[in-house]
Amino acid sequence: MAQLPVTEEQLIERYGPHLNREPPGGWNAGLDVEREVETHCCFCGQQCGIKLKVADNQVVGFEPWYDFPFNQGKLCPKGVKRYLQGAHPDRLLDPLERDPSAESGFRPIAWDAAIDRVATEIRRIQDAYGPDSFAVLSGVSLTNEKSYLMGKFARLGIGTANLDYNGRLCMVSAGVANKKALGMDRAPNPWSDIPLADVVFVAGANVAECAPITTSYVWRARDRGAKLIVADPRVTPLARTADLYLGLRPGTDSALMGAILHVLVANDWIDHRFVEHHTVDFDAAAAAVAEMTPEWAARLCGVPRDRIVEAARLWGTSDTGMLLHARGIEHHTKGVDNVLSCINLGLATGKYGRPGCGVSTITGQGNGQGGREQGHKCDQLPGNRDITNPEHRAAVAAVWGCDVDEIPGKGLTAQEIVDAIHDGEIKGLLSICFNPLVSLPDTAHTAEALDRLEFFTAIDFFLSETAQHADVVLAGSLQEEDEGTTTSVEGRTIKINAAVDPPGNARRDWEIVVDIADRLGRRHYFDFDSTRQIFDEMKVASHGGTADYNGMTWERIEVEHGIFWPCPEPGHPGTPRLYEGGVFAHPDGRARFHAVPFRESAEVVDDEYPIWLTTGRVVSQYLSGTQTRRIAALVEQYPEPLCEIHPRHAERLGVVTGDLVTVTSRRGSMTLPARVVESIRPDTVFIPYHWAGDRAANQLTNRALDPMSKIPEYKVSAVRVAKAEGHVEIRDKRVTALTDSAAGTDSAAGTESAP
Ligand SMILES: Nc1nc2c(c(=O)[nH]1)N[C@H]1C(S)=C(S)[C@@H](COP(=O)(O)OP(=O)(O)OC[C@H]3O[C@@H](n4cnc5c(=O)[nH]c(N)nc54)[C@H](O)[C@@H]3O)O[C@H]1N2
Ligand SMILES: Nc1nc2c(c(=O)[nH]1)N[C@H]1C(S)=C(S)[C@@H](COP(=O)(O)OP(=O)(O)OC[C@H]3O[C@@H](n4cnc5c(=O)[nH]c(N)nc54)[C@H](O)[C@@H]3O)O[C@H]1N2
Ligand code: SF4
Ligand SMILES: [Mo]
Repeated sequence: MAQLPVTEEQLIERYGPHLNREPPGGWNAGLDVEREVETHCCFCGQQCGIKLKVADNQVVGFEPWYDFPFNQGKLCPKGVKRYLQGAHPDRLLDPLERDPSAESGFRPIAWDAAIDRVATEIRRIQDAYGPDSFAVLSGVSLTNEKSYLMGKFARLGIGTANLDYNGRLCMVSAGVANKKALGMDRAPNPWSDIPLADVVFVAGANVAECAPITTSYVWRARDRGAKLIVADPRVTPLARTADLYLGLRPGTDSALMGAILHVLVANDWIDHRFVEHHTVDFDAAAAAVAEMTPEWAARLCGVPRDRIVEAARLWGTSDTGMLLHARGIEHHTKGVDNVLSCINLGLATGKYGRPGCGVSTITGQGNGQGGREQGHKCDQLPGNRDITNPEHRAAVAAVWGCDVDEIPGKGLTAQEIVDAIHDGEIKGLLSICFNPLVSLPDTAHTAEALDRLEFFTAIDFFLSETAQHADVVLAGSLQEEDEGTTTSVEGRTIKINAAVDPPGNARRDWEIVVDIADRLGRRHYFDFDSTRQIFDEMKVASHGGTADYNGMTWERIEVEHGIFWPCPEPGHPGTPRLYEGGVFAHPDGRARFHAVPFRESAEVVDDEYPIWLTTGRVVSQYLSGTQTRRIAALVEQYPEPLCEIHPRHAERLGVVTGDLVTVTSRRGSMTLPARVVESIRPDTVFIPYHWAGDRAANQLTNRALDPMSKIPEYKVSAVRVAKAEGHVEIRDKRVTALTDSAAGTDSAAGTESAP
């Protein structure tokens, strides 16, 4: 691998023209700001309120938006730098067509020609190979309106069953488990419940770096005396402050949770009244953990027995408690099982439907919640309806004004779509808001698949690594260039306001999609002239589904600082806390316990690959990095991936911080600098995944999927680690990025604007 950029010169050499930097004169250099737009951050599911400063059709800075209740002005390092994307020199200003003779490999073309080419190729491929041979991949950085549009567009515009979304890599394990156990897929609580909890149990979530604002909710609970339990193979910044740290081996969460349930049963720390009146199948869940003693789990998980018993005691004897989980327990071939094992703990102790109680997934992408309800999943119709259910199909067909049979059936999931491309079954692809070349496991496989496509078009505002494989790239819009709604981690639907218009010849995403539908002769189904019209149809289409938005209006959402769904009728106040009175969303009103036996991960360590690899995030980078790798201040905090490795492991290899190590799995190999830290298990290494090419962690990861949610097992691979030639200086700033500033919430009140 190339030398890590360390000095300013090296950084400029590698990223120079591609990095947006703060101006030399500093912020607030006498700029005439024309207006401030109250909107939300474009990045994670916290969806912090922010005011964007606008001058001359550019977002030039921000102000904290103190009145928005969720974050009250607080922002994390990404939020305060997000505005540097818009005027970036890499921003796509025209549609592009592949042209091997051009230096960049692409040449700009006119919109008419671009849309024509896309529509022609869709029809050519479908005529030759059948309707489902053309697939669509979508994403949940998109608003609710665009998510809804993509679902309808794939089904009625293109007429393919094969549509799925990047939430498949993210929140589907939680989604499946929530629906199975509770009948509905949303965090059961508003975040204002967290400070009311007597115990906060964080499982597989790096809260301080990935849900930074949630940190302050946890701290407010602790100010009241709440106990904090953290289960993570790494001592994350929040874990450093925990009362009880459970440093389990990756892939053993269901054993840990099973043992905790075992101890709850053994000590009768069970809410019998709740179990009897509001749930079914407790006995089956209890039977499944009968053998899961804390001693057994201690050996399997590598967590001291007494800590497991103590976790059960804290959870089982407290009146209120919240369990927060994220991808650490969900990115597994047993992701659904892991979440069910957490929900079992909540149900057994009656921690639902009351203030300060609940088991909640922390959503990931900006619209991670809303985007999983509006019907751009392969098995879903709007309102979180089931595409295989005849009544649900009829309800949506009535809104769409189409024949029920015109709506295709269930299609393949995201990874399965890429596998089908690899196998030559799918020949064409339209992707929006998805960068699978960086984000899917087993990068070599994804790259091979993309090169086998007969036609590929991507809608993006930057030429992402995936878009570089496209035949036509359609220049779409940044979040601040369009309006619409998203639904945050709390289930609160909020309003995104447009600050600026798309620059150059770039266009709003929805306009591009409607144009393609028009060119395919399907305009009658897509008679939209504004985003608001899409919202108005979407909310009607959601009516009667579990995720019911029917009573919302944009005006109400703004005035009320968001509305929690379900909100079925105009005037309905919305539903911040679900399951009040112990009434769950299954037809009989009862929640389901599930028997969760322990299963090993798809790949386990052996003599050849003796170390566990787990992957995830750092505070200053976002997802596949397309956006944050272009913002200088964020790149400087953490420019390249580092391999976190325990001192005992490092000593065996003769490695110190900055030495290069080669990490090899059955899929591939990468060489990167080691960062020796005591905060990780000695049998495990961690690599963040935000980079592409030879810096992509997904060169190593496993394509194995959860049988129910079809999420890839990003959190467990078997690898070997060896010392490589070379050493790089790791700047202090980068190391502290993982410790001090990771708390995120202290970066609150910055006020910036660029000239
Ligand atoms: N800074 C930043 N914030 C983000 C994002 C980002 O890219 N950057 N992305 C957003 C998105 S889309 C998502 S999905 C969320 C993800 O948010 P998180 O899920 O919190 O983040 P991850 O880093 O993927 O993983 C969380 C933790 O899981 C731990 N872990 C690994 N394996 C296991 C295991 O087997 N069991 C347990 N219990 N823990 C394990 C890791 O050590 C890590 O600390 O973050 C959102 N916020
Ligand atoms: N090894 C490993 N891999 C992982 C994970 C992990 O923990 N470990 N985490 C997984 C998770 S949880 C997730 S969510 C995925 C994310 O993986 P992806 O969804 O592939 O990542 P993004 O970076 O969000 O890619 C979105 C693309 O859409 C573009 N985009 C963003 N907003 C918009 C918009 O409004 N309009 C348009 N047209 N384009 C837009 C961006 O420029 C970017 O190119 O990665 C997964 N991959
Ligand atoms: S926590 Fe950070 S990235 Fe997430 S919405 Fe808030 S400011 Fe944006
Ligand atoms: Mo995610």
